Amino acid sequence: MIDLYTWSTPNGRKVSIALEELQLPYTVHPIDIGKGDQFTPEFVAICPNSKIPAIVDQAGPDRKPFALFESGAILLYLSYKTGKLLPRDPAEQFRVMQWLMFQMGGVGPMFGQVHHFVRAAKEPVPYAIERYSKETRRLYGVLNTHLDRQQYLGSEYSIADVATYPWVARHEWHRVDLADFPAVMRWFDEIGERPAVKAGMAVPPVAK
Ligand SMILES: N[C@@H](CCC(=O)N[C@@H](CS)C(=O)NCC(=O)O)C(=O)O
Repeated sequence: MIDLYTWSTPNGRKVSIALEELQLPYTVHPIDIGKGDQFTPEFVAICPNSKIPAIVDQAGPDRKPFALFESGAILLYLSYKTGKLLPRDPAEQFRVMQWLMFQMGGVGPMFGQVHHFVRAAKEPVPYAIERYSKETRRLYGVLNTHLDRQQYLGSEYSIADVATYPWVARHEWHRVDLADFPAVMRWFDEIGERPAVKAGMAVPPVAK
């Protein structure tokens, strides 16, 4: 059994989608980051960075409880644990990791900055909105060119797609019309039909 510490955000939903895809039993522990649950000593003991998601695999390596934070590391751990959502071929594995890192270092941070400056900033900061929106559109262009050539980010459906989907699902928040990026829209619509993706996107069952 895996304990999942999460909230209704793209980073949290990457892990719930993966757990659903892998059909691993898990218990959801909602961490309300709006109320500051991420700073409690109990949560900090699991995630010293005070951010969701985090997991504790009660049957970790050596059959001992194993705590892990950072969504990219968690996705890789779950793939290694099950041998799924990652191609077997070493070169193809690294291509998946390349797109996973692209999500972790580009898509997540840049889209997230647009969300912050458009929806949460205490005062309008046009320079920041312009800077992060421009970079967000550039990243969509990179995704679109790639997905125009192949069905998924890697050679098969993988943790790279799982990591990127919940961020693209917030396209209205970062003011991107998917019609401008037709290959991304095709990929997004296809993945969104997967039952595990629908289930993972509904975790935890709270307001968006
Ligand atoms: N690189 C981290 C980012 C995690 C992250 O930014 N989590 C956000 C929610 S999506 C959070 O917990 N924010 C609470 C805070 O910053 O206090 C990961 O991918 O796991």
